[in-house]
Amino acid sequence: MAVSTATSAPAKNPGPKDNIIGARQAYYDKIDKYDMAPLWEVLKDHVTKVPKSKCVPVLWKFEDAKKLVLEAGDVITAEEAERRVLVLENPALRGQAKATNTLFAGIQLIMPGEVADVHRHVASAIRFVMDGRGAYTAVEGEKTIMSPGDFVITANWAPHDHGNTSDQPMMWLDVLDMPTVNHFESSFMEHFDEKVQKATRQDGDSLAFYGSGVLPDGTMANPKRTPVINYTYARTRPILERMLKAGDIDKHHGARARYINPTTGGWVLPTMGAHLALLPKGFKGEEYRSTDGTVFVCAEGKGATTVGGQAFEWTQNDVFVVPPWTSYSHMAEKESVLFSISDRPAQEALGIWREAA
Ligand code: 1HN
Repeated sequence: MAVSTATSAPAKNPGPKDNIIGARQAYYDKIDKYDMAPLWEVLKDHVTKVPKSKCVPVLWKFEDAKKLVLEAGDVITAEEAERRVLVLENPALRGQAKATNTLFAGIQLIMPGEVADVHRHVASAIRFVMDGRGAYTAVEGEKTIMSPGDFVITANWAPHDHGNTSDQPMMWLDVLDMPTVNHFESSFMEHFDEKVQKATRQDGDSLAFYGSGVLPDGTMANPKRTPVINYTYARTRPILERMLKAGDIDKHHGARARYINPTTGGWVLPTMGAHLALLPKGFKGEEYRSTDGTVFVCAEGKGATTVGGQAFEWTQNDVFVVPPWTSYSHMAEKESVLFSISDRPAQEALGIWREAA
């Protein structure tokens, strides 16, 4: 589509300025036919002085999401759906399966007795367990039984299947770097002949081997992904309590731990990073902003986050989005825990991440 110069109506008696505008428009129409466009007309839309996010702050109440995803259990099986997930779509990006411009978020349901068959894809997934316990995810031959607050990782191209051998519905938040992968148009996916993977390791092996301050001798650093598949809440939550007792409380983020790849100390994945933060009762965080778009989940407690001047009240399992370069501050009415995921590692790797407090 040709660029238009028309900023004001033509004058009655065309002068030299109108002639220039007319000539420019004729020129734009001409180059348009060659699939060319004048940068000088659109430069400011693309090279903005500060980040201009296309997504908006938003919160999904778990109370609603739980009811709705359980209804999905009546209309489609996990097997038919392949993955029975309600996509949390940013209201400004409807139809694009995006929570932020770079992250997918959705709530997955597995009913008792169901399985979600083994497959793999380039997009990496982070799962944060919300409701139910006893279902498993199997990643590259290691099964892990999931409990609320657990943070499970399926890295790029890792085969994974899920199953629910418990007697209760199981729900978790899936966050994937799918929009990032699709931005690069580099998605691949593969199914397997078998429905579920054969176990090749014991449940808990990866956390015991790599997440315990020791490494199996000879372990090589792998900067592309963490070897741990489940950072359990049972292990991480008490660490925040210790940070709090030690007075290690950030004035914006509270007592916050960063999930790491234990072979490097870096982020868990190159495209997505995660934190878990404890906000003491009565916490009033100071304003903060950064260029990474972030998906938060309340793991425990009750409070509110002001995002770009808008207050979002949250309680357990509510999910909310902070768009890039949007100021936010947390307040905790009760002692609260917030889990968060963002594209910060990708931005850091590219040298474009910034923050301001
Ligand atoms: C996927 O494979 C899973 O394996 C969950 O559980 C959510 C969203 C988009 C694309 C693939 C899963 C997904 C997904």
